Amino acid sequence: MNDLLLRTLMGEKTERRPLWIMRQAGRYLPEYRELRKKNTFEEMCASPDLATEVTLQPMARFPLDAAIVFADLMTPVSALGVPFHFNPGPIVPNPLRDAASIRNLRVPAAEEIAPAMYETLRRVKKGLEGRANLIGFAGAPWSIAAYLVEGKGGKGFPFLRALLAEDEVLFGELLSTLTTLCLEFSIEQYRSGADVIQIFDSWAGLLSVKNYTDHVEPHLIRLLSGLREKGIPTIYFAQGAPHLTENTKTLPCDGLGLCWRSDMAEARNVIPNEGEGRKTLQGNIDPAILLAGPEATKRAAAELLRTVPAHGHIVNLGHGIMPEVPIDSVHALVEAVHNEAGVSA
Ligand code: 1CP
Repeated sequence: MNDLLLRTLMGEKTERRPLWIMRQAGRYLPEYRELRKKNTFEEMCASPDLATEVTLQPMARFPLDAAIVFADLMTPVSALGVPFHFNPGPIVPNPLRDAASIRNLRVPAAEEIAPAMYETLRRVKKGLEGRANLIGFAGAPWSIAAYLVEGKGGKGFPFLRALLAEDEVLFGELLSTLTTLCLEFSIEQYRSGADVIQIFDSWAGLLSVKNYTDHVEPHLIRLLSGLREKGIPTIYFAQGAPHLTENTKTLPCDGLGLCWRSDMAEARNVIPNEGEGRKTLQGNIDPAILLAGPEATKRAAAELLRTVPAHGHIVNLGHGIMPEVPIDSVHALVEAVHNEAGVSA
């Protein structure tokens, strides 16, 4: 039984640091690309057979300490009845920018939000046979709102930021609906076998400290404390957001994922590793370093392990692995983590 990730997340000292990789199931793997030739991304998410296979692909290649269920940030949005497709990222042809479209959204019962994903979790849990922990996930309300309001990814999401400036009340209603959706959806993933829920706030970096504090953080507190009340372990990952550490360090989660811009050792100095409010830190090798090959990856991993205390640290990249990364870089990262001397030794 390997529950290194879960134990590290809950503050235990473990024999070595756990490792998993954001977006570990995906396009850098030839076996993923092979399967993807024959199926669309939507078909792969909707089929528990295919999604289970893809979730387990990186686990067959590398001795990672967690699997993350194959799905997308937009998966629960289908249940809201908002049409979207992928090319390659999410596209919402009719973005939500007026009161009627936002106020008409209804959150269905938890079991109805993403039945195929729940089934995938049950199958992956069996398939893992205790070899690794299983991570379920949801996009944070702000980062789901980003696609719903903008209609597509990238370029700073100006329509999203404009909606917040134009109508704080309406913006708050949208985030509140998405928070309920994420909470119900995450609880059901836990019931379906996820050991941990990671909340991806991929676009948190677009927010000023004031807007995050006033308009986003209260919803995250409701989401994370709702999960904590149910005894569900959580990791919150904020992308591009070192300026928000003063806020994120007090969120009611067990782990905080840092993006590659943050100084992890410095963060460890200001975020407690023991007692009330303690947090495990996750991350944060720059994903671009893996493009530079195994030697550069090995150097970056060694530097991270040298500067960040092992206790309370889950090794990961500081954002998702890129499709162009050579497999040997991933092997180098795994080796570096596995070859480190014992944490409690
Ligand atoms: O064409 C293809 O094969 C699809 C590419 C792809 C993949 C493999 C997309 C479209 N999503 C995914 C899988 C995915 N998405 C996972 C899988 C589990 C894993 O191995 O980690 C996860 C957790 C996500 C979550 C996700 N989707 C996020 C949050 C994480 C992050 O990277 O910040 C975001 C921002 C998305 C949106 C999205 N979906 C797909 C793409 C290419 C993107 C990002 C680019 C964009 O906004 O246009």
